[in-house]
Amino acid sequence: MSVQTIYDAVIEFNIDKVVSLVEAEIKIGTDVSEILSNGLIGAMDEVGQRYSEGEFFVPEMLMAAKAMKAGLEVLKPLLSHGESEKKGTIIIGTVKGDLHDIGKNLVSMMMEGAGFEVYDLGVDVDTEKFLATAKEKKADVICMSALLTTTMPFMEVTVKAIREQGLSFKTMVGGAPVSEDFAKKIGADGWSTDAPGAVETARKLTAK
Ligand code: B1M
Repeated sequence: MSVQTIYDAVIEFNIDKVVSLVEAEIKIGTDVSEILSNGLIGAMDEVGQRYSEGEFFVPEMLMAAKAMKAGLEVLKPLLSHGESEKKGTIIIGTVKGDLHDIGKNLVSMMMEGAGFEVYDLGVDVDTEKFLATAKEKKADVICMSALLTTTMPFMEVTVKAIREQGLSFKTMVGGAPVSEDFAKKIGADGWSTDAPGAVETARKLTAK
């Protein structure tokens, strides 16, 4: 048995198989990051590749996403139960117009595991909702995820609104099309390519 079997089961859209294989890998002590990177995330990259090449279409992306999410649920207790001391308050969501939530969910789980209080607003979140929740929860950082180049501009709308309203929330952006240059250009306080990096950046942004 190896994480390759998890990868294959995601590509086959076999939810039950993904769940039992992830459970089995945990049982034999396979590293969670190995299951994530080489099993689940690796498979989604191949799904994206096959979509780009016209071999997969939206329904296949959706079925693979369901299989990946089922695997992620099995890993959740290991990702989200870590440090108990409260590190800071995070508001997280996928920006307006964007329905991709797997990466955002992963970031959210790892932030919880690292001791942050996390309010996950889900997908298709507009600036008003980010700001209203951040005010209500007295947040430290607003974290925005985007997977589409067409939805990235909504990150800038929120960063601008924070500045224009004289608010003190820090911002972090991430997601496959987001680069450091983009983050700097829109004036975000932080960015990351992946979930562990997002936790590190949140730690820096909330360091007293
Ligand atoms: Co979509 N999709 N999709 N899709 N989809 C992509 C993103 C795409 C790259 C596929 C491709 O062309 N190869 C492409 C975007 C092209 C572009 O804009 N550059 C694309 C497209 C075109 C679309 C539609 C427009 C297709 C259509 O309808 N014609 C449509 C848009 C719908 C919408 O959002 N309005 C669409 C729909 C969908 C599904 C609904 C079917 C499904 C999403 C299901 C779901 O999320 N619940 C889906 C999927 C599954 C994908 C791919 C295959 C996989 C995404 C994923 O979950 N990856 C994706 C191709 C790809 O990425 N290879 C693709 C696994 C996940 C763990 O990685 O989300 O990158 P990721 O998260 C990472 C990092 O990015 C980072 O950490 C995570 C873990 O390390 N990260 C952050 C994420 N957020 C962060 C925030 C941070 C920091 C780090 O700080 C705040």
